[in-house]
Amino acid sequence: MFSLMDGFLKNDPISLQKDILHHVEYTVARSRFSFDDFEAYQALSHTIRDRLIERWHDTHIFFKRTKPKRLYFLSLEFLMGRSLSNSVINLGIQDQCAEALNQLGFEFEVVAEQEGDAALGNGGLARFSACQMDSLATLDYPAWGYGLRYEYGLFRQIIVDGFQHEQPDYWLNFGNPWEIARIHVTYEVKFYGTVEEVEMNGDKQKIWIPGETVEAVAYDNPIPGYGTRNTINLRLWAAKPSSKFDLEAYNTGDYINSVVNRQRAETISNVLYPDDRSHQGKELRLKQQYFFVSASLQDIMRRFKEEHTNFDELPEKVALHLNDTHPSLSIAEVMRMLVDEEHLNWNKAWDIVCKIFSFTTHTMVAEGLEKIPVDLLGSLLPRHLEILYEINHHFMEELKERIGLDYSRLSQMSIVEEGAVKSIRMANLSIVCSHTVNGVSKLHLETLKTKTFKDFYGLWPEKFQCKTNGVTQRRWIVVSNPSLRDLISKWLGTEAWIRDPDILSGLRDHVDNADFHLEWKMVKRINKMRLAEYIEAMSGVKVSLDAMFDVQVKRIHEYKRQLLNIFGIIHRYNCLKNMDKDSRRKVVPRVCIIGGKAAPGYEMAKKIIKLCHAVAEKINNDTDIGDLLKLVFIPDYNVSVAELVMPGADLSQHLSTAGNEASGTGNMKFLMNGCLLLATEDGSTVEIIEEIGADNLFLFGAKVDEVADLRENGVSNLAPLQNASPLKVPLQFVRILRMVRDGYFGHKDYFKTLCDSVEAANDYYLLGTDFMSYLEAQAAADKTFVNQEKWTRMSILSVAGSGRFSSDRTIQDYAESTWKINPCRCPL
Ligand code: 26M
Repeated sequence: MFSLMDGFLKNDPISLQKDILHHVEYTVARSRFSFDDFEAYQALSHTIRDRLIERWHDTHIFFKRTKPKRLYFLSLEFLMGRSLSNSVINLGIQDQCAEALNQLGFEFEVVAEQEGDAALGNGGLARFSACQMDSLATLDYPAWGYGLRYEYGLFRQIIVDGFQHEQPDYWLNFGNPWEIARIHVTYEVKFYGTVEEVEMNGDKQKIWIPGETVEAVAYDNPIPGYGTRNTINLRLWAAKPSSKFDLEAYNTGDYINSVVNRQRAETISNVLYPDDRSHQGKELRLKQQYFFVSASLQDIMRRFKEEHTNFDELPEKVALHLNDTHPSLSIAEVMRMLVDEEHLNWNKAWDIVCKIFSFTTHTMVAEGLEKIPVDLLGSLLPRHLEILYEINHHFMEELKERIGLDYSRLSQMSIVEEGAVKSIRMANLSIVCSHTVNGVSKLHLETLKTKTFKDFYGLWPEKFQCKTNGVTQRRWIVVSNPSLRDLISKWLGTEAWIRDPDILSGLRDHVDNADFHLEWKMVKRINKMRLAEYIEAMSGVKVSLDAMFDVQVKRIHEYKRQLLNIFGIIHRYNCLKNMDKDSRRKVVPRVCIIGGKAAPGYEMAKKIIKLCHAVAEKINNDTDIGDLLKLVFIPDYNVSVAELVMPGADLSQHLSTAGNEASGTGNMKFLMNGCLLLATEDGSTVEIIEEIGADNLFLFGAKVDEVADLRENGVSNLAPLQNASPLKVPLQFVRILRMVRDGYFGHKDYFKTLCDSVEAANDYYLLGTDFMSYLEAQAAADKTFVNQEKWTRMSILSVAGSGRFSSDRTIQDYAESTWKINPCRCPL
């Protein structure tokens, strides 16, 4: 007799091979006797996808049966990167897959590299979302992620003559085996129109008569946990023209226009906005946000109503998490659904809403907070604007009772900002209605409490919580650094650290073992070799493996101070030029690696990229310098490039002016890969210091509480930044600035505004003020590198202390103290 268990796909190499060949023939439609690496990738991916679907089904049946409280993680951005390696590792079938491919004449690593990145996000926030999904699945939490299925992800960066150019990332071009199109899971999303008041059972009731309808279609992306059968879902929405709309158009006989309008509907989910700071009040962006919010909440409410009849149960069954303010229209939307559609009274609905939302902010500075012009909102979502006004009205009344008629404070805390452009402050809205407001590091939370949201903290101190970010060791060690994975497991005698990262601290027991040191250095060398090959292929620059690989990779921003790095490199170059042969022999050779994208409209960031290339051109072609100093810019930095760069780095730089980086997560990834940090005491670095000790990294620069004063006065007894400037900076710094200004690296006119941004803005980011301290930290790194035993010790202690920076810790903390959800482990 047939048993249900017979349906399970088998994971031995022979069964996998059979399935791969099946997909070669019937999915990829190639001959099983002749297919290439890319086709092998497609066939293997479909083989894995089948297995993911099985687990996904089991997980959902189990969740449906046990009806736990569910978390819905709402984010406009997810930077997933590649899926193949991550999936086979989390499914625990890496060796079997490698063997299956081998017997077919393919190599797993080569096949895995055929995959392009899913880059549906900008930077830190988006990659952090992806890490959190991995941890939610691994820790068996009953969670769903919701996002948008952009057809164009983050632009591809190409460099022409040292300038950044953006090219569209049409990532779906070659198909996407990791998604399942749910063509029957669709919802109508409405826009524009008017609000009317009608009588209903003697009550006045508002109804929204929309002017445009678009359909949202679900695409499901299974997220497998590691060491568990649990496989959760990331549901991404794509916009499609509504079929209803068609009928109207046909009736009026305007066929051509109806087709053109269909096209327009699809543009909503077309493209990801490439800025990771500015909020420009663009209608399309607002449409994306509401499209996402409306589809997700209809889906969530439908699922809730299938299992429950009473909305009082909502807070016990549903947690909605706002990943920054981008999805915060959800608040108005849930109110609209409960009041207008389910006919709950306002107070009852508000009471429910305040129990289901939690909110994490990822920004440090108040100028970075999202505001939506009232005119724009009122035309696109007229009913939501009314609801927002009403929420604000109730809030203001409550506030007056608590603080009295302090109009300055009332207006600062108001959800509505009066002024030249009347706007809705999405952060204020999110704080007012969330039960928890999370900062992404201790230092960030402190700033939120004492500056950005000081008044709100005074009102609701218990809402504010610290949830320091983390990254998943599955991707950032196991997938990206297999040699290190094996070494760690060998010396710990277990692989348990992959699910329980605190175990990594056991490496401390071997920190003085000479054999361990030898193997540790060997692993780094292998990874440096891979990176060196990549650098040569990308930039044509040959680099020496004996040099210190010094890396700064992240989005390009003035506050992240890539300029400080470049100025430091110019300084190093100047020193080398002035040295005699004997002194040069003592110099530690360096390969400086910089990578990152600039938002297309961010002029200063683009100039920093050009300066990096101009300086590289000069240095790399100076035969005097040779291997002592190289500078390379790695183009198109993304998740898969990061996977290659982080394991191969000796030193990594995190240079943000203290008080600007909310957390930072790159520092954690480098830490996990045994790379030493050279950093300011900003964001989560402060907690890394707590964990590994200040003598295991190279610290420099002003501390957060010194910044304000330094901005005013600079360092005394130094040279003025410019004639008549009160700001004092080191002479070396003034000279380097002059070199750039005077055209030593060419492009004199182009770099003028870049130099002005330092001088005329009175060195807002404190490049000059921190310069000497930066050079000292660099010198300390050089000195330590000569002592390889000390360096290796520090490197081991970095990895040993990285357990606390696993997103598993972050997620467990959120689950227990914010979302109040419990693990729900699907039986094997
Ligand atoms: C908003 C509106 C319109 C278009 C784009 C945006 C937008 C998109 C992304 C705004 C901000 C975005 O991301 C901010 C971000 O990535 N912040 C980083 O978050 C990380 C995770 O918490 C932190 O580690 C970083 O310190 C923080 O800069």
